[in-house]
Amino acid sequence: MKGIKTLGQFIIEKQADFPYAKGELSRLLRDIGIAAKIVNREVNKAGLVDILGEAGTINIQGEGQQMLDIFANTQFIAALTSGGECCIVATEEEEEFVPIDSPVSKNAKYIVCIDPLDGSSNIDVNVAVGTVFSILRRKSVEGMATLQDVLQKGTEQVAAGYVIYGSSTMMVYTTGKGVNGFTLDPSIGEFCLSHPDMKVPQDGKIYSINEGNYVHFPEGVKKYLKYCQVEDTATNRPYTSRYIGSMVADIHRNLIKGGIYMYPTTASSPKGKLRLLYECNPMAFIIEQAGGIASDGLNRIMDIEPEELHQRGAIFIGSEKMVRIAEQFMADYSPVQ
Ligand code: P6P
Repeated sequence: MKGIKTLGQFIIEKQADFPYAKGELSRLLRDIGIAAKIVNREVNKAGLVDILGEAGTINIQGEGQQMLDIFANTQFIAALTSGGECCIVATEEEEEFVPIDSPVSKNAKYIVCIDPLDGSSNIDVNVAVGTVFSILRRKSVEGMATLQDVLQKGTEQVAAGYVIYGSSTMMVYTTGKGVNGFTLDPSIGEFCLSHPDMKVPQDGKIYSINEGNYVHFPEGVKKYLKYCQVEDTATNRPYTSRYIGSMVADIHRNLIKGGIYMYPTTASSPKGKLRLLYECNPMAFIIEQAGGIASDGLNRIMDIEPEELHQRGAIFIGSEKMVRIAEQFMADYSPVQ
């Protein structure tokens, strides 16, 4: 039986992909993995301890924070602070970016944009939730890093990944040289390589969208949904609808089985709901590295120029053939600009 390869061993082994690497990115990924294990421990025992439910606070998004949201946010910021490789953390749970001003981090060159616990409203009903992170290199060369160091296009990402706290806990990440998945083995407390070189199937039969918003979808989305539902054996239709309400879980399933996840503009989210810097960009990097595509229905996600920290956008992401057909419907039925 092939030997176990832990996340730490894999990171060090792949460091050779970067001839000038001095180990900072390797240590940063290790720090994220450590925090993920701590969050996993709490997610897994939620319900047994008093960490479920609303914290009674509201985050910058105007959303009620779950106690686990705040716990996860604190854990990732603490791990990134003590790890010394990160100079700024931009997190869904904080209105402003968090400068890491500690002696070990003063020369840190990496920025982490993170959604510490995406889909957290599902925790109380025991549905998979996730962490999503994006790693950028600061552009400024002196003084404290600034917001301009954070507002970088998705193509500037150095690495991106997610953790899915599901029937098993997995960490999936890319540094631009493919996508690899690691499953947490609780018996040894290590993420172990379980899904090497992940590729999203070029086509699929699964579409993920909250059809409750149907009446407010753009016409192109409405037409695409009808396309998905029409019987046509030659093109494997009707497709299957699967929507967990936890983006990480929906996109992870589609990464493995093929499919498309869509969160278009809606009445309650006229610019889209998902956030560019710490949800759309990292998932787009991963899916593109796995051979899929990610757009806002018209433009490649990773080409979008960010203008604000919590900028939202529409997202169509997954199997290339499925996303291209959805984009065609968007083009055919979009109002003439
Ligand atoms: P809705 C969770 O809040 C999230 O950001 C994604 O993980 C999920 O896919 C989506 O929002 C669910 O939103 O409006 O369908 O409940």
